[in-house]
Formats: sequence, C-alpha cells, structure tokens
Amino acid sequence: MTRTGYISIIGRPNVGKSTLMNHLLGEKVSIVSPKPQTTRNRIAGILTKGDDQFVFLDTPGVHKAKNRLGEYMMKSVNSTVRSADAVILIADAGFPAGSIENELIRQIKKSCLPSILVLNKIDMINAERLAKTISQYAELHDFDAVVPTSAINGKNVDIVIEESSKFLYEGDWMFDDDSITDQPERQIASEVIREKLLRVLSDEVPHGTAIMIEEFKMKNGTLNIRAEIFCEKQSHKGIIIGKKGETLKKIGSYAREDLEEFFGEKIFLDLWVKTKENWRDSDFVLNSFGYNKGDLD
Ligand SMILES: Nc1nc2c(ncn2[C@@H]2O[C@H](COP(=O)(O)OP(=O)(O)OP(=O)(O)O)[C@@H](O)[C@H]2O)c(=O)[nH]1
Ligand SMILES: [Mg+2]
Repeated sequence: MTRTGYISIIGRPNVGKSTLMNHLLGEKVSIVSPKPQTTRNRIAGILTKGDDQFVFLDTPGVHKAKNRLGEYMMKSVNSTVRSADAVILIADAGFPAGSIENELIRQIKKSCLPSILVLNKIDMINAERLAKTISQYAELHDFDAVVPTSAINGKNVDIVIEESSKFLYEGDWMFDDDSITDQPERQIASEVIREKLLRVLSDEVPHGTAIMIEEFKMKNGTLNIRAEIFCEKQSHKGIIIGKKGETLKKIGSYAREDLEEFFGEKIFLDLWVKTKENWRDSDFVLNSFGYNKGDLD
C-alpha cells in the first residue's frame, strides 16, 4: 500500500528552510543564499522511498511585506500551510522564539495540524544554549517532535524524514517515483540565475531582480538558454553588468556551471539586463514574472 502527504516547511527568512529541503531530498531543488528572502515561491520537493512519497513544500521566509511581491510571498506561505497534512516549523536554535515564531505557532495550533519543530544551525551553538531553546519552545506548543539539526551538514536530517513519515496517509502518489520537484525546467533555470545574483551582488540590488527565460532550446547538442535579468533602477543595471561586463560574466559562469550539472547538458547561457522600475509593486509585472496570485487559490 502506498502512502503520501504534503509537509510544509515554514519559518522566518534565513533559518535554513531551503537548505533543509535540499538535504531531505539529497538533491538541490531550492536556491540558498546568506541573504534573507531568497525563496519567493512555494517549491515542492518530492522524496520517494519504498512505498512512501513525501511532498515537502519549501516556502518564502515569513516577514512583514513591504511591497506587492512581499504580499505575494506571504500569501504563498499561508496557502501552503492550509493545503498541508503536517508542518515543519524551522527556527534558529541559537535564539528563543520571536514574534514570527509565535505567530506561526498560533497558526499551527489553529490548523490543528501535526507539527515538527526543527531547531537548526546547532553547529553554531553549545549544548547549554540548545537545551535552553528547547525548553523555551516546549512552553509554547506541544510539538509532535523536536529535532535539532545542522541542515548545512545534513546532521539529523534522517530523523526529520523518520518523524515526517509518521504523518503520511495511505493513498496514491501525486508524482512519478523519479520526480524531485514540481518546478518547470525554465523556473529552475531562472532560480539558479537568481541565486548567483544573490551571491555576487550586495545589499538591495539582487532583491530587486527577476528573471525571464526568453529561450530554452536544444540546438546541436547544446541547451541554449537566453534569459533577461530585470532590475529596478538604471543604476542597478550598471552594477549588475559591472566594469567591462565582468560582474555579469561572473554571474553567467557560476550559473552555467550549476545548470550543466542539473540538466546534464552542455549549456550556452546568454544573459541580458533590463530595467523595469518598481516592478515589485506592479501586479501586472509580477504576474508576467510568474509570481502569479492565481497559483495560490
Ligand atoms: N551554520 C549553518 N548555516 C546554515 C545551516 N543551514 C543553513 N545555513 C545557512 O543559512 C543561510 C540561509 O539558508 P537558506 O536555506 O537559504 O534559508 P531559508 O530559510 O530558505 O531563507 P529564505 O528563503 O530567505 O526564507 C545560508 O547561508 C545557509 O548556508 C546550518 O545548519 N548551519
Ligand atoms: Mg529559502
């Protein structure tokens, strides 16, 4: 008898949700960066083991939205929780629960969903701090399990899978047994490029970027990808391109390396930079970039 279930991964920005998801799958499907608000969409990661198919749902970090994009991201978190069978709340083990964790615990209680608390980044703290954090959280909610992890090293990720398996129900699988994500190939390509923008650029510049894949086609044994990078200001365009195009070249070569690994093909990557002022506040443009409200209903 096959079993399945949707398990959403929620938490504040930068706590390691996407890192955990990638380690749960043993494959990179979600982009990761040291900057908060990296993930913008709900991303499914599919793990099929024996008779069990887990559908983990990585979500944007919960924060106070400052623009329409932020509002879209928060709607995507709420709708993911509503459609889940269980929740993994992930928090930094080095800190007590703050207002965001309290709010998420309130939502978990209201939903009556089973929940796992993952306390991440234990590589950064000592046992005493961890014990303190665990007892602080114990006062807030009776989680079905509490798992301290170091997602970056894969430590205790197997325990998260074991605990999650208790929430699966008997039913048909939603995906093929060789699927690892629900993201279309073009979205994976655009996310990889965005990850490199976050890696190479500082401050607000990468947060104001979005990627449109204009071409995605095999030609003579090479996968040709043409992408447009949209930024919010003319001055940002100059920063992204860099002196003599050096910065854009670096972004392209990092992205190409990862894309070749993911798609297993030789890649020709052609990047263009364009400006679209204040796109993060335009419903129309958000829609055209794939941040689509319709996705969430
Ligand atoms: N030291 C340490 N760093 C970690 C660990 N897990 C993740 N990180 C780092 O924390 C940063 C954020 O990781 P992400 O996985 O992108 O975090 P996120 O929660 O998905 O962030 P958003 O998508 O912005 O909400 C990255 O620099 C990771 O390498 C961990 O166990 N230990
Ligand atoms: Mg993320």
